[in-house]
Amino acid sequence: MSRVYKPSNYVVEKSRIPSFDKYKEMHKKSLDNPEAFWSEIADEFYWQTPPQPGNFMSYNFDLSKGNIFIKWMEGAVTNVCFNLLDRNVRNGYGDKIAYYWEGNCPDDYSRVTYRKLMDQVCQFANALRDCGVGKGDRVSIYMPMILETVVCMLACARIGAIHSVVFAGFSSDSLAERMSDCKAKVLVTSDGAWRGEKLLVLKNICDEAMEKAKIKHKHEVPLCIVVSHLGRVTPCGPLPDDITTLYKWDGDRDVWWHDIVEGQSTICPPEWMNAEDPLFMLYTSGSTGKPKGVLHTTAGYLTYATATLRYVFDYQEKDIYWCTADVGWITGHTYVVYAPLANAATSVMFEGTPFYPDNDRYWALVEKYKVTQFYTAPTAIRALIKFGDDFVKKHNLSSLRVLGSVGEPINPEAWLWYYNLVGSGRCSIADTFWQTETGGHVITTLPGATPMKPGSAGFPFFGVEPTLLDDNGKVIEGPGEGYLVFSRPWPGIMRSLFGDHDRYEKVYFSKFPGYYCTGDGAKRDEDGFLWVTGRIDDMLNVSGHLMSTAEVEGVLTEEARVSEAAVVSKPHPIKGESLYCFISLNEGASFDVDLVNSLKKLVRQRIGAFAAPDVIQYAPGLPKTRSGKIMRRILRKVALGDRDIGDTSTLADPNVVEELFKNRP
Ligand code: 6R9
Repeated sequence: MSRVYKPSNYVVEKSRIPSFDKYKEMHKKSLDNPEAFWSEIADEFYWQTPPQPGNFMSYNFDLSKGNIFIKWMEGAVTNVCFNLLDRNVRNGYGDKIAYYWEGNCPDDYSRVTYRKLMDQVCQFANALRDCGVGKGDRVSIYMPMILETVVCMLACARIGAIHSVVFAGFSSDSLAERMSDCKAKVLVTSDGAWRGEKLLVLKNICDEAMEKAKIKHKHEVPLCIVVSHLGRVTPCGPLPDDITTLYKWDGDRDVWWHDIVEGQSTICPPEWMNAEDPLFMLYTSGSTGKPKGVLHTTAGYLTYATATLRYVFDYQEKDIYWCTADVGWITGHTYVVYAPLANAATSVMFEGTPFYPDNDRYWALVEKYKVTQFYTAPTAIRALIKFGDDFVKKHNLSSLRVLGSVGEPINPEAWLWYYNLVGSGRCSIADTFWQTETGGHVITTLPGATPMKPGSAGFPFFGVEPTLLDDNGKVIEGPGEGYLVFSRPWPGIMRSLFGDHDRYEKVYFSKFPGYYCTGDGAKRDEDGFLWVTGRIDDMLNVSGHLMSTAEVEGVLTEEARVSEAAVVSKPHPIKGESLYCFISLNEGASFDVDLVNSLKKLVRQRIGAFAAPDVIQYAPGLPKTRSGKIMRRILRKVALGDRDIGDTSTLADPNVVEELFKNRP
């Protein structure tokens, strides 16, 4: 039995939801009368045409009754960017700081107010329009954590273009595939960026990606907009005298951001969007390999993002909020950009890493900006624990009230360190379970409102009704463990996969008719706490980055010497999970260090450095069922060196297992 932690008085006194009973009452209202509940938030927004009562929400989650659809506030007309900027400026927040920007090097920092941000967004939106970008066009963004990234996303929202941010740690192959899939009209990037002492020349990766898109995918990106960033920040390592020698320039295709923005008006009429018009898409890994372009729409996403930030982090007007996630992931979309701005919040945006110039950078920034809400990932916490408590202790962290966690289950050891050391035992921990697909938090502890247990994501957010199903699709009432599914939509859930609604229906709604299937398992304990146990499909979560085993296997088998590959997850003390790969070889090929190194390099090139395998093991044969399915369950045991492999009755050739145990590196 895990200990229950009650929210401290310090948190409760300030909280918007100061008791568990109040939470339950609100949760009940959100399910009984979604229209009344969500209207309270939606009424704060500016609407060209307001949502119509009686037509607030409609959906179908059951394929036997027709196509899957989800609609919130259909027919209402608004613009998300206008609500994030113009509305706040009109409400008197023009001089409020929207972002404190902190660069990779502590010498580099700046700030931007709501009015300034609005002006910059309008100018860039006008520039995009001049480049021929309009409603429904796709704009790919491959950027570091700089203010232009936010400006670019919001400019797209202003003119109705769909942004598709690709995390700037992805390889040129991954970027090429994503730009081609959505047929991007523009790619926006920066010349480069520093991460710690490492220089990333993003423009080169973009050049490669545009070339690969053209040749491999027959998609030509006609325009590349480049932010000149390296020249304005402190170099954190060696740099040539002339920075422009680092990359090439194609005069027919490449333009500087500052050149196209110069002279643009700070007035830009927004494109008025229907509630269900697309706002953005974001690729996430699919268990069959090809990434899925998760599509989010306008009114529902805005409403849900606004509500989750407010309640989950108990955001209050004078707070300084900091989410460390990169904008390349959904956490960065919702909780660095959309939700904080929708709440007129002041946020910190950080370009660098927690380890540069020293391992106390996070805590130094919490102290510097007097951060009240700090939101990060378990993998970062575990990496920081390693360096000892003194890095934390030397800073004054008394401004903190809420500590957030996201990306994977947080192990109790990391939870306790976060709670006791960083939060001095008085902050609440919001362990937020959600997905790219859910748009915002769906299961979470709420500061002031819910009790906490280390490692449990707690309770459903408003409007969310989680259900646990067994293998036969039967509902598990009370305590138990099963598939985590949802029986109804909340406003922020995705509406489709870009260009592939069939796949959307198949991946998320076909396994259990009537339910959205998360792909995660979960258990409910005697006290009603939910514990997400991890993916039940062939997905891996390395340092909070989701990837599919199929994706990595596909890359490994590209190498001519490899005949077959199987990838499993092995628990890792810092990354949460790591990749353990088994490969079989073609006749005549031999297994050596050179092969292992070239395979690791290939995965980094094709997917990104975060996907690099920890172990590659030679497998003369792979354990398969009689029908030829690889038994990953057994491979996971081999990876662990655990000989208790359970039932092997379906195994076609039991001898291969012994071989694998013998061959462990
Ligand atoms: C927001 C985000 C989604 C997957 C999800 C689950 C895992 C995220 C979690 C968590 C347990 C948490 N996950 N948060 N598991 N507790 N608090 O991470 O989106 O990149 O799409 O990943 O991450 O497995 O299904 P995404």
